Amino acid sequence: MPTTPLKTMVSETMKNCGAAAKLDDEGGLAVISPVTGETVAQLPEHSVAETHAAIARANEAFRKWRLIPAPRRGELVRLFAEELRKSKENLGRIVSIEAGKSPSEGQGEVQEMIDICDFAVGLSRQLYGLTIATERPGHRMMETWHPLGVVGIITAFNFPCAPWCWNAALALVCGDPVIWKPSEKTPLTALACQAVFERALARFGDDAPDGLSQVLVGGPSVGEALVESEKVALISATGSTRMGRIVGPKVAARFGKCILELGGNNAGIVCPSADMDMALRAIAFGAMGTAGQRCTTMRRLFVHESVYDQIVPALKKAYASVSVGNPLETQALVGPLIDKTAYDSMVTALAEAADLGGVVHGGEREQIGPDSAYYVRPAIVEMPAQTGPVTRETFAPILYVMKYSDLDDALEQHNDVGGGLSSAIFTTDLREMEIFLSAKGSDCGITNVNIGTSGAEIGGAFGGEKETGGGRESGSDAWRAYMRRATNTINYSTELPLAQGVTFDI
Ligand code: UN1
Repeated sequence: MPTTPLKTMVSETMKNCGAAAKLDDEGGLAVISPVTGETVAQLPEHSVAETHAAIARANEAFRKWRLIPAPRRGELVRLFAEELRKSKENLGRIVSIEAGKSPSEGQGEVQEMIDICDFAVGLSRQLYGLTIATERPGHRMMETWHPLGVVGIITAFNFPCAPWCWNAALALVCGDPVIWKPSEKTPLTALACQAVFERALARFGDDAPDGLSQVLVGGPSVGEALVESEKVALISATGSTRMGRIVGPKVAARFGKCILELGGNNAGIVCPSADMDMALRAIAFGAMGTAGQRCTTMRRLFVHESVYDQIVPALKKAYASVSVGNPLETQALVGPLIDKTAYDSMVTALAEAADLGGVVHGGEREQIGPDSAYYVRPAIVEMPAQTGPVTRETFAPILYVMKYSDLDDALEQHNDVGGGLSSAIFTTDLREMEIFLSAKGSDCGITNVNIGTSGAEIGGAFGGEKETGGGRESGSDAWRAYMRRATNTINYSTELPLAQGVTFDI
């Protein structure tokens, strides 16, 4: 492979992260940067046999790690957060190179890792169980939470590291080793994160067993081996609904546990009383940020008919003028699509929308850099109704806009899609806000008021309903998924009263 400026940047940035990976393995996995469409590295891939060996190593590690007190396990995560802070710029750059994010968004993703580590450190002293009143005299009942086992983490290209860390930081304080299978499109970020983690391990000392955190670079066969192994207690998978439909049943068939964080078809509702300027900015970031490649990206917008002519022209203007460009060389707000497949699906969706009477603004390909890079002007499409591509997730910057006159109708349509991840209402009317947040309101896992659908903080539980898979990661009590619950009942009396008043006099 001849050296190009981007390849040099890759090897320097990886070196700065402390990653010693072989980047030029002839015939290995080609890593293509969407920034230019060029191959920036070729990595050796792990085999299925190596995957099984990694699972065995992780299970050995579990036997030791589960006995280390949780606050001490938290210390490892605290050290990891320190190392992440030192490597924030370099890791952010790798994210930008591999996923095409702007520097601010690349570093934002690393910040999300730091945040969840800080959260997990506090959590390491708060893995609380309940004490429960018993019906039997002289008894005590309580819950104990124990480490669960090995956690397999499968991540997607669009957030190449934060979702790993949501899982890994919690799993590690909960007493579980982790095995990470990153997207084939973004393995460099994973190797860089692992190198940073290993620095924390070196500082932590001997309490940490070998194989506590492992990365497996490879394709579907590696993921499949993880998913099918009875020795992997929990699979946490982020990706498309199509992927989830394969992973979910396979894990269920072996009675494994699963956290699925799949696609969304997230919508916003703009009410007559909305702060229009704020709504405009929130929608612009939610729909165009990360080039529409977040699972939380805003893809549908319901606008009240009385304000349609106020906000939609302003949005069209923002779409026409937003800066699109190379995230490594410019300050552009919108970077590239991940690849040609993503571009093709955008073209198809826009053509379908036009056939159904949609009026498309934008969506053209922009010639930025070589032909192998796919940059597009984000598209805003005025739709007569919620049909065709509007009802599904296209992982590209397309915002379908529809008019509504009655909030109840808008809510029916809002909920009438497969995805159930994130949602937003723009209103200053208390009743509208509360209806949106009520049982008859948004059916999503994330329900926002006066902010966009994307950019959730780590403190809340992250995930959604329906085709989004039902899993919850990150904050709140998501940690429970990484532990097993034991209900303990202790009899400290001299009698043996039976529950439910049953008698058995022997
Ligand atoms: C994803 O797109 O898979 O809420 C995760 C957000 C980010 C996480 C997105 N904190 O947009």
